[in-house]
Amino acid sequence: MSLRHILVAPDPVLKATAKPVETVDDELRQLMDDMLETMYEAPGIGLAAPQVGVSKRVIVMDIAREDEPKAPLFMANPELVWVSDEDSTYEEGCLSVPEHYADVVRPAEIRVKYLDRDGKAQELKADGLLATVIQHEMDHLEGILFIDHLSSLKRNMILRKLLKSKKQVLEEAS
Ligand code: GNR
Ligand code: NI
Repeated sequence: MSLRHILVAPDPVLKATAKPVETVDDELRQLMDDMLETMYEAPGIGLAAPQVGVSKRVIVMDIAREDEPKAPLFMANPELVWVSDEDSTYEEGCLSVPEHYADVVRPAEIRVKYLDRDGKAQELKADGLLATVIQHEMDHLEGILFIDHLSSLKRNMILRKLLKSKKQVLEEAS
């Protein structure tokens, strides 16, 4: 396993639509394992492949608390097969939008079908934080960030700040 670099917005890979996985082979499992390690190290509770610069439909999650056993979830080609009419609001953050947090409204409950780490088809019903995180990660596969759910005023304010700090890092390095 190895750590991968997490892209920060604005970045074209974060805006792209990710490509479906054809087969879950050892190379893809390597990507999944690297993503999980990178997510734990960040630390975060979810990570999508585009965030490590790989435009493939792969996401990993673990919402277990520190005092609980690890509970990693690996999904390739996730698809929502059902969403509840009821919505819920969570304060979201994103490793690709560091230091910014905002309330996002999404369906409260979902059913998602996907291929697991062994390439086996699975279906999972989720609610609460897990439902939110799965939808946040699936958004990444469409090139959508949580800030795209905010008003353009809030979104542009955050993007300007991220761009400014990127330029500052470049300046300091030169
Ligand atoms: O670590 C993360 N926490 C989080 C909190 C609320 C809603 C979504 C998330 S996902 C985020 C990690 C991340 O950026 N995944 O793409
Ligand atoms: Ni994110």
